[in-house]
Amino acid sequence: MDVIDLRSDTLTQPTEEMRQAMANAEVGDDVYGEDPTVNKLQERAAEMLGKEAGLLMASGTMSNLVAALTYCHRGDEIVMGDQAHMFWNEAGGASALAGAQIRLIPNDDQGRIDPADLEAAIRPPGNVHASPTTLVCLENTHNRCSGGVLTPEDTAKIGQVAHAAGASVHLDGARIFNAAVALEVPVKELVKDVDDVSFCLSKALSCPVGSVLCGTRDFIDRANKWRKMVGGGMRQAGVLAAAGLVALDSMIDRLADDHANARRLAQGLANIDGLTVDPDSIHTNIVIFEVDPSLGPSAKLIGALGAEDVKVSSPSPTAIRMVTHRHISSDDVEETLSRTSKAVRALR
Ligand code: TLP
Repeated sequence: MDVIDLRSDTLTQPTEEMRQAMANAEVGDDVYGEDPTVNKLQERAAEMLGKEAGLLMASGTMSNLVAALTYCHRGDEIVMGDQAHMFWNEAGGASALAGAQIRLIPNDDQGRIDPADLEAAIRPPGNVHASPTTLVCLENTHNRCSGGVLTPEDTAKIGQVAHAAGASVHLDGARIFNAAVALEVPVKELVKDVDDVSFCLSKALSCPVGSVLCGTRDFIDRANKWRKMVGGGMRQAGVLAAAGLVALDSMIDRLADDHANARRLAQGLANIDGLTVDPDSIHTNIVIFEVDPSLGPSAKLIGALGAEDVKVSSPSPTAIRMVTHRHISSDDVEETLSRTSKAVRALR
């Protein structure tokens, strides 16, 4: 029985074309700004996102952290959704290293935050008692909200409120191309109202390593210093950037297949007694479903799925996450559904 690994789209392996491009990449010392392949990737990424400049990062976590370091002084406040990856899964970097206090406001089931909540939460500078809100962070697609998608209008509303109050907006767009494909809008439209955006090459786009932070020239110049400080100056990083260029050319359109597979997966899961998910709420490649307490905590079902050679991850003690990606075919989806039914039956 083949293992079906749905833990994350980060598991995707580089394509043969990427490996060739990596082997043949023209390289230089990127800390001197002299790696031609890194420079090409950064320019290409910035151009695609409609920003002035880009900066290659080792990871999405580093990219989000460097954004926080670039905007915030110690004691500033960052407002974000209560399901934000930056809050849950980045080891508290924005607090520990940028010295920022995190203020959470509710995310809805698609990962949106309410502009009215944001307006009420933002604290302008000038009050000696308060931690001033320097930064607002959005996430698109939204990992913990089942890959939910923010439309250009959702983002514009948040941009308006934040900017009117003098705060900047950072977008954790780790999977921004999934959002663009799902909404069938140019990616530029999705990021035009944020000050900067980070996207990951190493998730569904199949690169082995890397994220790109994009923003104004001035922001990127300042971010470059912070990237160096946190150890992200990577020298002949063109070998990584080469894969990134292949990804931007050839890995975006195929994301629609992952989305169709995720939707089908959700439809099948919804038909299994004891599992709850609304297939209509699945727009990209992340399916999160609730496990009925009668089956025990989600860890029990994860164990039973493991026995069926299906690997998944767990966002909470009552939920399971399955992520579709380039190595998951439509047959794998059907096979996952039959193994999941079996695993659920084993718990009854
Ligand atoms: N997400 C990973 C895990 O950390 C949960 C995953 O498997 O989904 N922003 C978002 C929205 C992310 O989903 C992730 C990774 C990151 C940032 C961090 O990226 P990396 O892993 O490159 O540091």
